[in-house]
Formats: sequence, C-alpha cells, structure tokens
Amino acid sequence: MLQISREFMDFHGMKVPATVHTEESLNYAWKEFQTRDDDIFNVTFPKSGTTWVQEILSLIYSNGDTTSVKTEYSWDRVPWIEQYLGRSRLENRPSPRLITTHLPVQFFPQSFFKTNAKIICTIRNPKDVCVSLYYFSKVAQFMEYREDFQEFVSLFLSEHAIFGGWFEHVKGWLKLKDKPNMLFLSYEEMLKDLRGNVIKICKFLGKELDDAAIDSVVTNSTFNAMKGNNMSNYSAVPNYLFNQDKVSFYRKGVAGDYKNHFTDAQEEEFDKAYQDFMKDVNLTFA
Ligand code: PPS
Repeated sequence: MLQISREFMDFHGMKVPATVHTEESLNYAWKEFQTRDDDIFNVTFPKSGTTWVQEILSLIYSNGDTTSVKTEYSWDRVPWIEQYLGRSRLENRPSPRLITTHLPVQFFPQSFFKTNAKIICTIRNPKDVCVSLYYFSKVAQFMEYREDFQEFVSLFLSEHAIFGGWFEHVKGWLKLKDKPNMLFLSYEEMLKDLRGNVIKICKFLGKELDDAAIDSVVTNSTFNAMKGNNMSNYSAVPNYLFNQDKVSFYRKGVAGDYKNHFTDAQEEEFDKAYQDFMKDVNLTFA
C-alpha cells in the first residue's frame, strides 16, 4: 500500500506531491524517457482539463469506440509520465502512446525536442484552477491542504505552488506556441464548443473520424458522461487516497466559479499577481 502523506518533495526547486512522485520517476521523465515520433502528450497545469483531454484522446484513438473508456482506467490509458508508475506504464507500450504530464517545460522529456511527437496543452482561467485545486486538496489526501481559502490563494500565487506554479508553467509552455507540433486548447472554449474542439484535435493529430465517431467522442466526453464513467471518475480509488465523500473529483465543471469564492480583495490580489507575472504574455480571461 502507498504511504500517503501531504508532504511535498523538492525537485530542483519544483514542488510536487511526495506520495506519487520520486526523484527517480521525475528524472526518468526528464532525462531517460525516449520520446517516439508518434507519441502524443497531454500537457496541463493541474485542474485545467487533464482528465477531459485524456478521455477525448482515448476516444479519438479508438475511432469513437467506447470499449477502452468503459474498461480501462483513464490513468492507465493516458498515464502520467512523471509519477512513480510512469516508467512501467509507458516503457513497453505499443505506439501511439498517449501520455499525460503536469511537468513544466524545463522538466519535460528532453528527448521530445529531437522528435516530431505532438503536444496538446490545455489552459484554464487560473482563478478557476485555484478554486478547483482548493477542493481537490480536500479530495486527494496527498495534496498540500489549507482549510482557509485566503491561505490557499496566497500559496497558489507564491513560489511554493506545485509544479512551479501556474504562471511560470503557462508562460513556459506558451513560449513554444508557434511550433507546428503544439496545439493549445482553452478549457473555456471547450465548454463553449466541445465538438469544434474535438474536430480541431483530430485535424492536429491527422485523425480522420467520420461524423458518427466524432459524435461518440463528444457524447462520451461531456462532464456528465465522464462523471458517470467509473473508469474515469476515480470512484475505484480507495478513500484513504481520494476521499470523494464530501467533494467529487467532478465538482462543477464550469467556467467562472471563482466568482462564488473570491472576495473583491482576493480578486485584486490575484489580478495584481497576474499583471506582474503575465505582463509580457498575450493571454487574458473573462
Ligand atoms: S487533475 O487532477 O489535474 O487531473 O484535474 P483535471 O482533470 O485537470 O481538472 C479537473 C477539473 O476539470 C473538470 N472536468 C470537466 N469540466 C468540463 N467537462 C468535462 N468533461 C470535465 N472533466 C473534468 C472537473 O470537474 C474539475 O473542475 P472543477 O472546477 O473542480 O469542477
């Protein structure tokens, strides 16, 4: 059984939950992993649409057939490369491998940059990411936890935030935005037009799905479909690791929930940090 704790490990200045990461697993992802030309990476800062894109990719690569999403866990279908099971889940997997990561670009597999592998990077309004992460830290017993939301906001904005913090993470990835093997998605745009975004992903991946297959991808990757799918809703994970008694992993799945959580003062603090960190980046949120 895993030793669960809310402790963090420091990997070259990046904080990550110690329960699911090791020095070895992070070094494997960064330095040892051999990227293949047909690897597809699902890159996110946590709580930005990771699971959603895992489901969409699984369904696209099965041409809309739901067998894999109904029989295999999402974390097996599209595993995290940096977590302690990354090596065993990915090393001998047949191509094309669908791979998830929360790594910032500076710790991303170095071998990637010599290949034609593709990255899909999904970005979400950081205020909603912060709220989602606050609730997730109640669910996931390996996350750093602050009951007080103000304390949580301050942590989120600080250099002690996980995976290098949202600002550095997103800024780092956006530097690669003109590369032809990168596709950026917006969580908010996906909410507005899921079908359009599925088609965009298919085009980027060179996958030709007919209308019925596209319909199946869309129908099976809505919030309610995924919340009801025991292979993707983490209901199989024991309570000592993921406690969903009070808060569900699939909490709300909307844009703008931060408005129900932030006080005017917290929004001001957040906006100020955003302006400071992101002044040289062309990225805004409603
Ligand atoms: S994690 O832990 O990093 O893998 O989490 P991640 O999957 O990135 O983010 C979880 C949030 O995404 C919401 N979600 C969805 N929203 C809309 N549609 C679909 N299909 C969907 N699937 C997951 C999920 O509800 C979490 O957001 P919040 O705001 O907490 O509800």
